[in-house]
Amino acid sequence: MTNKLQNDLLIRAAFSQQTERPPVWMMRQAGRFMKEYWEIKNKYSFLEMCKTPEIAADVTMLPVDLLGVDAAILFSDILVTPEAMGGILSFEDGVGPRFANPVRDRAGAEALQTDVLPKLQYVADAIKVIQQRLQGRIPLIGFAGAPFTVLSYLVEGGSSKDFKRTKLLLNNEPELAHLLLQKITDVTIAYLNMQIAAGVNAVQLFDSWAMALSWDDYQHFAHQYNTEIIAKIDRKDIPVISFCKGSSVFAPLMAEANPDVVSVDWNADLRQLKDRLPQGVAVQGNLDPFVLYADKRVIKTKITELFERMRGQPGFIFNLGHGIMPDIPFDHVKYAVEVVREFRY
Ligand code: 1CP
Repeated sequence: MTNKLQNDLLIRAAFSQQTERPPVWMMRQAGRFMKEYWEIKNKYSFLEMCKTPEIAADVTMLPVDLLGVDAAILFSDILVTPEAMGGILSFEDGVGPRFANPVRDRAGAEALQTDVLPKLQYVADAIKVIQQRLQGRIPLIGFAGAPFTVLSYLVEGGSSKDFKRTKLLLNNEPELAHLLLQKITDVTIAYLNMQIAAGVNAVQLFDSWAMALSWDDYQHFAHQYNTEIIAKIDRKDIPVISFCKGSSVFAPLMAEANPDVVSVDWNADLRQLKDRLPQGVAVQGNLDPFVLYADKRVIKTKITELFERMRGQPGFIFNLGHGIMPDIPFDHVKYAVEVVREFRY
């Protein structure tokens, strides 16, 4: 698949090969900041969009056609795996994700199923439709949530500001936490391998809320499982990108888990961070997404500063430190992509 890509900048940068400019894509590029997204979203629920391959493909293609990014990312969500395991999931406007049956005890943990690939077949189907549409123009990134982040939604029953119940579980009932994390890990490995078999060209593991953890807890409850997932992915020529909020602190541990790329939040000096990682580990990031609210001249200056810092470094993918916010003006996002595309090392 990969060697047939017309634009393989992302793959080459992920494998720390020289590129003529950094590749660009943005987390949450297929989302609410686009009026074309709303035209679809107004007709279907979010889960209907995820579960209907033609619609998931339509949304995946929006930023490809409208922004000119160097990679597409599958339109789906990290919470489709816990849903398949038995979580009763809904997405309400203005509220975000909700599990009606949060997992808080051993019976709840034991009830979760792990043999769930048949229920996720719609994702494999969507990948095939997207690849037909992409025709090898750019790579398609598949993804999954990392076990700790997925666990937090199952335990809290939705989004959380402080992860109080999750941390209570880790502290008071670590064996139960490990039982849950291992079940999520097993599903995640099978799920990412299903995506690879269906044709994705790269995969990203999202540990969005790892920054809530102490160094020791990150090792016990996140790193160990992320390492197992990365070791058991059928990688072939598929680069693996590891993302977390908190990477400014955890990057050295993230690199130990052996991904091809560490995706970095905006707190870190990307060059200094990269210099501390082992040779051959690429970095992705790390513009503060709030910069995209600012005037275009500021957007250009901040991107140029980042590129000057990374000049001469093979193994750099431009992205944001976290996802695009829904109210960022579309033309600012488009402009940022243009600035990257015009840059030459
Ligand atoms: O109402 C709507 O329009 C739905 C909004 C939406 C969208 C567009 C959600 C609900 N998820 C998504 C798509 C999505 N989610 C993608 C698609 C590809 C892309 O364009 O990037 C991806 C990769 C995700 C992954 C995801 N979902 C993460 C990890 C990435 C990150 O931002 O940290 C997380 C944490 C979620 C959970 C989630 N999904 C949606 C919401 C509102 C949330 C909650 C976020 C929170 O708890 O604050």
